[in-house]
Amino acid sequence: MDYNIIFCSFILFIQLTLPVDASVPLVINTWAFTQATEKAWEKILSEHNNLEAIEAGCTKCEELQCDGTVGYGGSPDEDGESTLDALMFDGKTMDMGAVGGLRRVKNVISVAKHVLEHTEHSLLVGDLATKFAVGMGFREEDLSTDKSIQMWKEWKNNKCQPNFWKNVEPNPHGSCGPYKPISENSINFKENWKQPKFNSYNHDTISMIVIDNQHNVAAGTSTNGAKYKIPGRVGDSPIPGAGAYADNSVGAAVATGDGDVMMRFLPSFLAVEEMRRGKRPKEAAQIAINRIVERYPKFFGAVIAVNMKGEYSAACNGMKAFPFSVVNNELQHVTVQEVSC
Ligand code: SD4
Repeated sequence: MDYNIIFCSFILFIQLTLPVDASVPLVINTWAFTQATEKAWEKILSEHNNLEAIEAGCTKCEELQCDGTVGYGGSPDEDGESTLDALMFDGKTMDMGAVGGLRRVKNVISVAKHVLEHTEHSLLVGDLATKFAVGMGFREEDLSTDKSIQMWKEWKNNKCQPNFWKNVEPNPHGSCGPYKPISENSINFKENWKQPKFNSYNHDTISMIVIDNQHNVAAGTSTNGAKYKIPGRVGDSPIPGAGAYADNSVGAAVATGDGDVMMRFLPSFLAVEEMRRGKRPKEAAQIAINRIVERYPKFFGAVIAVNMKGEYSAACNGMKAFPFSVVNNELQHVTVQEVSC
């Protein structure tokens, strides 16, 4: 009896009888940014590396300026400049890299990946993040486009409306700055958060989760943030636990929406922790959204949650429905799915 033949047949038998895992690899991301999903899917199938897949997917959106706003030439700040935020979070190693308020460098998700891979830091910001990027070989260039300059001029001509100021004079609801703080006794704390400035026509973030076929999970984000932000503003997207979070022992979650409000509640971290306590993704995402709704009933945003079985879902607020793009072994093709809010 040839024991080699018996052994090989045994291995073959095991392989044929094991169920094919239909749920992984998996790529899922915010909004109907399907070309980004497609790019990440191609990468995960060819190179089996989820960080590479996230970089490829988010880079695609940065190049396409998804929704006119991810990447360069979108969301000009009060000075007319576009600045970028991004995060890459590896759930296998619990290592991360992020950049906030990156100026004059287009490839923000790749810069975040360089922070992860070539430093022991987690987050670099502003001009000095640019210096780091240039040192790593990235090109420094103007991120404005004719469109972003035009958008900024129109905002200026419209008395700088909307803007993100409060408790300052002149009245920010009717005039441009420069502003000065009003006196302590005139501050009306009830007036503080009036209307959401984010809505279905002003959302700017690709947030993506990838699980590879080794069951490793990673998450990433890339955005140019909020239109007409005060220069120096950094949103939720590069903040771990806010814009994205991943942990191989549980799953991952990502967020999009009004980052100034959302980052106060760390919704991605909360969704992952709820899954750790045994919740399915749908309920975990809903709990994270509800936590914010309790204090900001009108806030605009959404959370996607995925567990290590590859089960996924989302929850949202402030819009009718939230679309997301997903592909796995079972679906084979990128599909846009939706949850109602
Ligand atoms: C930010 N969360 O900078 C981003 C923007 C966004 O839908 O996702 N809008 O606040």
